[in-house]
Amino acid sequence: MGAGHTRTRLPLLPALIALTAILVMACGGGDDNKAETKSTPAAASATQAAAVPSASTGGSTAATSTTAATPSTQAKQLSLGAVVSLNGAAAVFGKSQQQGLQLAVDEINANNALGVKITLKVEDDGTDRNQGINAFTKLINDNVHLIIGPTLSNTALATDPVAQEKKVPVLGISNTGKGITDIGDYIFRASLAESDVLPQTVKRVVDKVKPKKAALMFANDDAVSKDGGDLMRDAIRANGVEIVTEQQFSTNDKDFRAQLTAVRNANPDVIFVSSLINPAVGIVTQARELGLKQPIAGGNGFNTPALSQQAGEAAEGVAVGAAWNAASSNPLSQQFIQKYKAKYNADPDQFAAQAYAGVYIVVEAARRAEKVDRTSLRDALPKIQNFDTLLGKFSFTEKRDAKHDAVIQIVKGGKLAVYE
Ligand code: 1QQ
Repeated sequence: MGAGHTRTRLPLLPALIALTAILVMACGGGDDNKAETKSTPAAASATQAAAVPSASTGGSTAATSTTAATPSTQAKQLSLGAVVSLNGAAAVFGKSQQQGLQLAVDEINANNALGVKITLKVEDDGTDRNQGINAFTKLINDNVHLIIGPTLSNTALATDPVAQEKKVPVLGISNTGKGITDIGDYIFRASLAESDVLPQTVKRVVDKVKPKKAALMFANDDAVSKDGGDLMRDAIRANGVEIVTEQQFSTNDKDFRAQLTAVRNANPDVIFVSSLINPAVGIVTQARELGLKQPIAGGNGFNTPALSQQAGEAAEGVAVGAAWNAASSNPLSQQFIQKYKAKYNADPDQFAAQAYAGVYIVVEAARRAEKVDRTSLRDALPKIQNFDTLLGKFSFTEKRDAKHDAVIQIVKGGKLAVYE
């Protein structure tokens, strides 16, 4: 009784100091506690990222987008890094991806039922391999649990070995080129490979157009464009169509008239083009200007509304294979479109859809894992099979590649419609 009485009469400041000392002793720098901090970096990095904006890497501004997790004792904390192209030749894709990621993160953080709170840090790779490596290194040093991205396969071939070496899981959401998951057992992708989609695209176009002769054009300085050229060549031949000319160009070229003139002289019935979006717009526009009327089909680099927005009428009738189309009746897809429109006042494209699905796939792995750390996520990801996403039922193959239905599209009235 006397002691209690004495305690209430302690001055406030010494009492606080005493309490702080007890807390510091309890949480103090033992190895065990450090390990604990490492395994749940999300709360710490939420505060950090808000206070310290990401450094600018390689000349273009890196974007940090942080959604602070609501403190919760039950929720698992997931520290997610994302590397996307916000500048350079792939910026059209990267900006969509950033919006798709943020939409998913915001709704997951608001949805207590999932039991996962995400801190998202986004870095710009500037469509540049070295900038991509810097971005990966930064996120790895920031202790993120998993990296989503980068936008291009060309960049992934340089960045993913860095993550594999440090045993940090990576989920590609738009890498469709060759050799990505061969990099190692920490590398996954949620994006359908071109080796899966392009043969279907070529077959659909051949079935419809019934060509005897084809022209093939591809960029020779970007991994997925060049790989896509190889895949198209194989598929064209497999469908019994003769390739009468092959034309190459660079991703940053603007003038394709020389190649298109050679195509015109070869007089094909159909033109297949493998490139990123900027050459796609140039080729489609200049082909029509030169009077080429043949149907044109492209790969994943064509897969954005920017094609119609920039090429206008010239893009009408162009065929493009995809992992997702807005016409899908999947309710998750329809909800996504509504939410995306409400948040960004724009229509989502396939890249936004894959980014959104990618976050849900990682969160599903976090939910399944006993605890959230790099290795546990790596181990949980392959167990995701027949998981409901806006892309349809999603599974990982044994090679950690995406498995779900593809859709072949055609530009109609300025929109990517389903190719009937
Ligand atoms: C890749 C792609 C690009 C065309 C789009 C991001 O598919 O680089 O793998």
